[in-house]
Amino acid sequence: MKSRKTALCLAAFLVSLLVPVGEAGLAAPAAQKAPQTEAPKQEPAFWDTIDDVAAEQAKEKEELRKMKGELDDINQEIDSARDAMRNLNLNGGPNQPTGRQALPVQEIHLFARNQQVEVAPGIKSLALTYNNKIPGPTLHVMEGQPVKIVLHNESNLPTSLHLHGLQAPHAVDGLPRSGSADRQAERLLKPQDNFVYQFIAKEPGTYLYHPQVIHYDQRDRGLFGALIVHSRLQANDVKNEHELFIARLECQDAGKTKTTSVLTVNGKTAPGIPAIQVRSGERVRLRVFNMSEEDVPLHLSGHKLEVKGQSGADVMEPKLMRDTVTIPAKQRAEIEFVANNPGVWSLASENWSQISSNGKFPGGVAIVVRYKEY
Ligand SMILES: [Cu+2]
Repeated sequence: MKSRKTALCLAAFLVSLLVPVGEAGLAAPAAQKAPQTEAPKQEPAFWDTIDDVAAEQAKEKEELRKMKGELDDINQEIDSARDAMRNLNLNGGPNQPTGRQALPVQEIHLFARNQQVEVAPGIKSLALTYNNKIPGPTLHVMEGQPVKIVLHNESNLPTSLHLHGLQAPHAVDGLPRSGSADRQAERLLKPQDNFVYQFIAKEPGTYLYHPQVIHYDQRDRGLFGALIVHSRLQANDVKNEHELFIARLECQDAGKTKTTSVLTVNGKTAPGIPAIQVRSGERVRLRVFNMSEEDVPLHLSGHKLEVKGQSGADVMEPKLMRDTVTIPAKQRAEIEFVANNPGVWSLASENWSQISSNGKFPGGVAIVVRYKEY
């Protein structure tokens, strides 16, 4: 019996030992919470560091992905620019893309005629004209457009046509081919004959047409006109445009036999040159063709002139702002100005000999620039 009692007591003892241990164990988390929050900050665990590195790498990967996207965009732009260039090159041969929207052929008829023109009241010149005017009509064509110019020689002289500045095929240049008298004869357009000049206007810019060097004297009698090739990529934002042809014409006074040379702009001498009308705020473009053999320092009062191009270097010139632009003999310039100073102004040569005619002022190159509100 005694031994069974001992055994029970032992069991009870063991249970009593277990119970406090159990209670203490259950109570432990609550008791330990407070000291844990106040513990000093520990170094980031190894796995946390790994996580940070992974995040960093993901960020870099994303940036690289974005950069690749940008590169793709740039490449796409280069590709489309290359396509656009290819489309512009109509003589592209095997590279010629199909399905391109072709520009229609621009057909122009020029009639060369002997004509008496009045450069000032009573002062007349036995001139030569294209389509009854000096200068001849301004020909506007698009970059890449096929052009067909039919020259009808209705004058009493053989003539020819040169497309000055344009890179047209030799066959339409109007120059005789070397070593062939027959060919030379072919290029001379006899009176009452006509000739078709066909070419593709490849480069945008300001050009002119006139007889070839063998008919040099005809240019000094009024045979010239502007050929403007408009860019297909750059929209023309200038609406007020003027072509000014400066030329010396041989003239005769009414009732006199003496001939004098008169400096003219578009076949008229000052003060008979029509005024250039401008509106406040607008940009005005002047394409000046100096057909004379003298440099002309052109000054516009009250404004600054911007040189946009000179003799074929169109829109490639740096921006130059001047109050006077000298147009060298036989050269041309594209000049622009902003009409920002309302009034009546003068666009004229700075040389006395070029703004007077036989000692009388005004004469020669002097043009009124008038704002519409004046
Ligand atoms: Cu020329």
